[in-house]
Amino acid sequence: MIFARLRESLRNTREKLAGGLSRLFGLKRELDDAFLAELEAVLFAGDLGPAGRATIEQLRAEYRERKLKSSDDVRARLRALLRARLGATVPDLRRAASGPTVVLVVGVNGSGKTTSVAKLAKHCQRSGRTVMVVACDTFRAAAVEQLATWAERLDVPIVRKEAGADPAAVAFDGAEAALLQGIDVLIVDTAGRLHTRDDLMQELGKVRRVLDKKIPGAPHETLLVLDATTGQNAIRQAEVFTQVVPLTGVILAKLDGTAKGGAVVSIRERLGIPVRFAGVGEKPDDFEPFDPERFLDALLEDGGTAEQGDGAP
Ligand SMILES: Nc1nc2c(ncn2[C@@H]2O[C@H](COP(=O)(O)OP(=O)(O)OP(=O)(O)O)[C@@H](O)[C@H]2O)c(=O)[nH]1
Ligand SMILES: [Mg+2]
Repeated sequence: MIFARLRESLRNTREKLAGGLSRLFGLKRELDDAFLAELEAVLFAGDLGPAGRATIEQLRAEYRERKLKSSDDVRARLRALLRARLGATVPDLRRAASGPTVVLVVGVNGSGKTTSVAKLAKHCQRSGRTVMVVACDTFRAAAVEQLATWAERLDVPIVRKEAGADPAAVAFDGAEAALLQGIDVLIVDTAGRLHTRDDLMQELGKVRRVLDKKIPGAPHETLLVLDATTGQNAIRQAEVFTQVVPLTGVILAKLDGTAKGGAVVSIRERLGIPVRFAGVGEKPDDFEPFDPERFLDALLEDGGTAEQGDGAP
């Protein structure tokens, strides 16, 4: 049923992409330049961006070399090329060899960080791990309250200080509390400020150092939350962050309600960082580990009867 949520959230993208693909492939047309040009337009409509262009170039080259002879050949090859661009499947959150696993969540304003912290907490709880959250976004009082509300609903402890407190000091308290209480996973929420990049760099750098000092090796995961509705623009945001902190993965939030799901392929490829989780709604359960195979199934397979069943094993 988890897969059904992903399918559902990719509905808009699929209508553009898979709808276009089935029209094109369904006609059983002869493979020629015009066919490939139409395929290019379909990939463009699905916001595949640079990855789509590169994929089409590859298909054109293989067509010229007579490696692709029919539209069915193209269909299979298209999927294989996109699959290769999405990289290996990364298993769940890395775990610290001993002591708490620390997950630092970063991203620009409003990308979905705090909601993703709640979703990650729920995800970890489901596998029986104890969780604690830390409110390092001390920039606004409302940000601390928002995380506190989630913590209460999910019944996880929260470490917080007053608004305006030094985020690194909150991170220190969080790490200490997690150690003392033997918490499995410590999830750190941060403020999103792109416009003051230097401050952001210093602040995140300091938070990282404090965590590492208290819990050697921490943070074990630094996850960048990207708003999927920004499509290709998310790449630009991510590039800025990769210069600020070493990232271990991307959480793609708001995949529901965007027709730009195809951008995932370019995001993955351009950043060289795996997409680890997808946010598919506003509730803590609206979250799932990102699986490239399932993503491609949901993206490329035409709706129709598959819309009802989830096709998952
Ligand atoms: N539909 C949908 N909405 C989401 C998703 N994730 C977050 N949101 C919504 O996006 C808005 C911003 O989410 P937050 O989690 O507060 O974002 P943030 O990055 O913490 O924001 P700041 O702390 O202000 O930088 C909220 O209204 C969330 O409910 C998602 O996967 N799907
Ligand atoms: Mg927030």
